[in-house]
Amino acid sequence: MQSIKSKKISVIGIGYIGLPTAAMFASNGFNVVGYDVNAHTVDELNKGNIVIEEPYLDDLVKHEVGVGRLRGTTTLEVSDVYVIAVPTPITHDHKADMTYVESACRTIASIVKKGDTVILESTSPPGTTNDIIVPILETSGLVMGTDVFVAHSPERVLPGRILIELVENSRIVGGINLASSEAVKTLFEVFVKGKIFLTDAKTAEMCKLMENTYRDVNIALANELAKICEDMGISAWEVREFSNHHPRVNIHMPGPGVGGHCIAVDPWFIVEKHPELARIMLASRETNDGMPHHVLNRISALAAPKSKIALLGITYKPDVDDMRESPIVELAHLLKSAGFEVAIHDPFIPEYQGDIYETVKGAHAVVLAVNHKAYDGIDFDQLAAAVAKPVILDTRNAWTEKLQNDKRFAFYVLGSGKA
Ligand code: SAJ
Repeated sequence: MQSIKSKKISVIGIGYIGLPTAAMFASNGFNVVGYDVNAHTVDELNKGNIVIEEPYLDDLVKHEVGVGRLRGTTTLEVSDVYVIAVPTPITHDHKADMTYVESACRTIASIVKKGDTVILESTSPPGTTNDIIVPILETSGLVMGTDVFVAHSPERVLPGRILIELVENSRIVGGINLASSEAVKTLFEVFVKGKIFLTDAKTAEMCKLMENTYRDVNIALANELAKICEDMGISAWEVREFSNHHPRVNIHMPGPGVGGHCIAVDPWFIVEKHPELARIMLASRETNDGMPHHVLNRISALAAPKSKIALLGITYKPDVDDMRESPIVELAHLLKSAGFEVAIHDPFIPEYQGDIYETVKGAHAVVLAVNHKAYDGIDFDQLAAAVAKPVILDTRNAWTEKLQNDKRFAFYVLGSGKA
């Protein structure tokens, strides 16, 4: 019998999830090819370079490309295993855009052979594996579940900790039949130390969506609390801290909105097909999407019309270089539309990497939008000297301890109505 590691794996889409997954399979002895339509990404991969920011990934990729277990291609090659890790974005009217998944499946269908395995990693609406993937793959003339094993196994890694979580997290494998689930489990158990749970495809699809929806709903609850506390003149951060001492309570953190390609997107995949049933999910999306507007209102109350506002941080969360769905991008847009002059600083985005004290120069309000670790080292004397008005709005409660009693600044915190 063919040893599992002699299987050739093609990973389709070598982005945030596909590339780490490809590198992980390669470092565990598989012959892996990363396929992407973006020639630049493929070229860089073949040079051992990565085009995304993720701890330890560059060393791993360099090593695996160097030893010849990992390479890139713009033409999908005949393989034994196909891992689909392409984006599943949402359209403007909040519908899942499955174009990339469909196109990946059509390409696979043209070369798939008996005994192969196809794994959908991309987060997808419930029903995708059975209703979209299987019919497209069947155009090959092969029987899915018998000739070819097909399963959804969602990725649940946290950006910034991807290589650790790929190994340590538990994994769900939802096959179109048990044989498919087992075939995929055999592959992942080569490196996954967490538990591997087998289920059907639709349940696996729903698990992934529900995990991120759970986070979204809880963040919305925290954001609602923040607005209520501002109105009442108390601090949501204190309410959160004390309430979370209850053994069964876990209030999430309020903030300027929910970004990223997962939590802000995935609930829509459930809401799309069940708008009447997914009431809390829909309301939560609206609450979280409304947070940049709420921050705009707070800034408008603190700074003169048309004055300069400095935003520290533009990425969707701290210490990543990812701006996808970032609520701060939306905030910048809203501020400009309201007539403010906006200056942006972010240590992770080349366009905004300038000198921080130059960025805040002449500002009427400085907004800590993303609490990057780099901002812990800010020299507040220099900051106070550079701004036109010493007003700070901390949307993350990151500087409260440092600045709440600091006479140099008028210091405000999102979620707190305290002076
Ligand atoms: N946020 C808050 N308050 C909080 C937590 C987060 O406002 O209490 C905001 C962040 O500022 C950010 C957004 O939510 O804008 C999402 O950040 P995150 O770090 O919670 O999550 P992601 O999107 O980076 O990664 C998530 C993870 N899912 C969960 O934590 C349930 C990860 O495990 C998933 O694999 C990933 O989505 C994904 O790929 O789906």
